[in-house]
Amino acid sequence: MAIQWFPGHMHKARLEMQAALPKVDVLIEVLDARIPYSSENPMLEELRGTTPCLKVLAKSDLADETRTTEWVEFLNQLENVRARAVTTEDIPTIRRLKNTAARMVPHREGRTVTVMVAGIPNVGKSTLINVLAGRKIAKTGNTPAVTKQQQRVPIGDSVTLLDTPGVMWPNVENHNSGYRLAILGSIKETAMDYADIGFFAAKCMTQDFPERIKERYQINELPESELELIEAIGRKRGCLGKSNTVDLDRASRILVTELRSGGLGRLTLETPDSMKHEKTRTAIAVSYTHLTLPTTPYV
Ligand SMILES: Nc1nc2c(ncn2[C@@H]2O[C@H](COP(=O)(O)OP(=O)(O)O)[C@@H](O)[C@H]2O)c(=O)[nH]1
Ligand SMILES: [Mg+2]
Repeated sequence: MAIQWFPGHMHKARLEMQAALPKVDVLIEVLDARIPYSSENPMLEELRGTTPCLKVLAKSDLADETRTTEWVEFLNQLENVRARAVTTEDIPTIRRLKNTAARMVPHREGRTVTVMVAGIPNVGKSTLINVLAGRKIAKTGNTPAVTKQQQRVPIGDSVTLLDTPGVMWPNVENHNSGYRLAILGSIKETAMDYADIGFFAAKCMTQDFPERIKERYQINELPESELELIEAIGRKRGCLGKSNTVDLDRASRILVTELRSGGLGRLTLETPDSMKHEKTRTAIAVSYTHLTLPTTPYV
């Protein structure tokens, strides 16, 4: 599923990030722990240059614990990067991010360390800022970011926080990332066709968490195809239309809604390995779309 993110918005986000970074000692990049790959902004790595980056896997209460550990270990190995998993259910762990950030810039010992929070929409940036600051300074929820002059807010332990997060665009080149962002509700409802993302959700669940699907929808044997699985879910939940055919849109909506709200348990839709495969595939696909045809025909 292709995500629409307008070139003008991307350009503006890039310029804002470039303007803010010289003031920043440590960048806190917020990722959704359920999709650490799809919720990253590929450009951020290039923009931040040598600025140390603390990658925060937010909403880890909704993510699969084993996979979160795997992601944290993987990200911790990257150069100039530390990774931590957090959740609003554990406030002290979020507050300790200040010390983690300060330790990443030992040359600033004894001086104030400036941190900035950045990430794509909906990952939990505002929530994190408010917990770090100990009071509400950023709007949470789905309200668009209001551009204003960034204020520096001292948050204790010699750390200062820029109060406005850097809002970046999501991974627009990998279509699978678009689907995962849609399944988890990170892209606006209006841009979605439930039947479409429902099939993708059925595929992810069958591959990675088959037992959860069986248990939730009381299905003994998982069918071969996504279509059959959606039909089976629809029949279990009474989504029948004319002449007893399953209403695929309604059945898909049930699966996606229940997955998103945690009804299918804590889950993570990506692993470091699946990311490596997809990165390679996306790079190949992108290189094909960028191929330019000769302007003069071959003779
Ligand atoms: N379950 C859960 N939800 C969270 C957590 N952190 C943030 N959220 C929710 O995720 C949504 C988006 O958060 P927000 O901070 O506004 O994201 P932003 O767009 O990146 O600033 C809100 O509904 C938050 O309540 C968390 O640790 N656990
Ligand atoms: Mg926000």
